[in-house]
Amino acid sequence: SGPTVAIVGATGAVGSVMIEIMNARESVPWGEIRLIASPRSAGSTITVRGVEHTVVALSPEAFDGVDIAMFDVPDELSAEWAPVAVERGAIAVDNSGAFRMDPEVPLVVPEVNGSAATRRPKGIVANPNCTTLSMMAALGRLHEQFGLRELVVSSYQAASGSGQEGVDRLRAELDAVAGKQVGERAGDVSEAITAAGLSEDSPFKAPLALNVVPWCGSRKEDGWTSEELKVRNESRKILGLPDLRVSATCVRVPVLTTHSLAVHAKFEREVTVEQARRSFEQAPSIVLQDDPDGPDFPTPAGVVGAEPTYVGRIRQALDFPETLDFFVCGDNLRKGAALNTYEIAETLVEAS
Ligand code: 2RA
Repeated sequence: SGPTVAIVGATGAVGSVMIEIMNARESVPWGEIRLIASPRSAGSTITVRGVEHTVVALSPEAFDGVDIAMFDVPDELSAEWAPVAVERGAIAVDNSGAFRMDPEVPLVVPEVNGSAATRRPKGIVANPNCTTLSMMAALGRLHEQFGLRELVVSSYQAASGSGQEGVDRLRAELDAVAGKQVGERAGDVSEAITAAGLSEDSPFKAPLALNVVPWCGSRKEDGWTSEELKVRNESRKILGLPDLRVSATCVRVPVLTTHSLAVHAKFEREVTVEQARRSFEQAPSIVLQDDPDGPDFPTPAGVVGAEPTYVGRIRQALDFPETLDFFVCGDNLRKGAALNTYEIAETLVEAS
């Protein structure tokens, strides 16, 4: 029978989407599917592809016999346990930030640099951050044909990028402002949130309901956030362009799931809107939704739950030669996390 795959963090937000993805697949190459989670969740049962599985506790022995271990857990758990899985004979596909910039760990988006997964001296393959991933299918495609030179990006990131805590907070804030005459005076949204008894300890640095928050991730040097540096560093690594000029501003918006990005990309060669459209139309993992006459374009509310990346609003930048502007939306829990991790695992099976 086929290889044994493990989902580490099977009961978490991304692990649960991973199971949905597996359930939706017409066929899977796996012999055994093993679900691994914290000792707290061990013993619970989850049905995968019609078969009830008992969740086992994370331990070195849990990896015995595993060929591919997909990790959907926080950075510190991946840092500790991915090497353990490798020691026990598995390839670790890691969705955390623990290994992404390690030069001995490939950072893979299968349709862009899938072959990089075969060179993995540490036995670990990393999955990019969801913000980078949301634009990578589109950018990889254009880079292959027109040669990417510069990238200026603004993100519109969903609350679920901050985990279940982010989702719960946004829902609670929306309840707190619903039906109220707020958003008309500075500070009244905050007051409504406080009056509803919500804690000041929010995953967001400002109210997210009826607002946008230009801060995602943690503080880094010179005013940048971790999220903005990830967009720069990971784009360079995935595309194999170590000197790519990148500038990003990452913004949290009151959307539950699906990240969007406004992309301004400059290429070596001239690229027309028609050429870009044709290129996107031929890409299996991209849906072109771009009709200025409709008008028709992607939005997070229309894309959430979908596997492909949606691209629209493609324009030739009026004052910048060889430059396109476009808008992408991608479900941050699917292509942005669970789906790409799963596709890496599928790529590894195909290559074996
Ligand atoms: C966020 N990209 O949206 C992060 C999650 N990894 O906050």
